[in-house]
Amino acid sequence: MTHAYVSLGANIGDPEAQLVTALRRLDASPGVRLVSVSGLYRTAPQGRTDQPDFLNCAACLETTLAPLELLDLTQAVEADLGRVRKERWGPRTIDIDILLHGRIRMQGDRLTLPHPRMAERAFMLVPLLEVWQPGDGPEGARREDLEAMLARLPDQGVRLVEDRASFLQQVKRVE
Ligand code: A4P
Ligand code: MG
Repeated sequence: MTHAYVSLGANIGDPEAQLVTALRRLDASPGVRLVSVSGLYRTAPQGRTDQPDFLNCAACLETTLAPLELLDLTQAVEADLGRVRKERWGPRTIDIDILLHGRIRMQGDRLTLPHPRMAERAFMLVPLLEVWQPGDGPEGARREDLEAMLARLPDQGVRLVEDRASFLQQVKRVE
């Protein structure tokens, strides 16, 4: 059993509902259990800035899936939610990136771990710090290493809009 950490983001349609649905799908998937979620953050767009603010969060998953199997799953969830949205709001509702998978370091055609742009992105690091557990990440990564990455970044406009307890309650609510 391994801890994997995912970063989720959405900025069109109903971003909060998309994030909640994606987290529920991951939790309901064989070989995956949702251990914890971060709070929900409103974040200024990075990269292409001429787009709406994002909602971002991170989650810790307990999983028996190998990294590429987990990527297959996250991409299936993305495709599934994207299809729903395509008809109503355009091409993209959700992005799910894998930040860490246990202590694995890898660089492949489909998957690089840790996530190659994690150190540049406060919208990934701030939520990750809320759910990260000691021992996870390559070469005995320490909390201070993640905090140091974050400290090197300028203010990227990452604002908490819902704390982790109430966001988790939403995710776990039976509909
Ligand atoms: N891939 C390689 N490593 C990984 C990994 N660790 N996790 C490959 C997930 N995927 C990984 O991703 C492109 C390819 O990366 C995949 O086919 C996979 O094999 P994608 O999700 O299909 O495409 P994308 O999302 O357009 O690319 P990417 O690089 O994930 O986009 P970005 O750079 O993440 O841009 N600003 C804020 N505030 N919040 C956001 O969430 N997101 C983006 C998305 C831009 N700006 C943002 C946010
Ligand atoms: Mg992505």
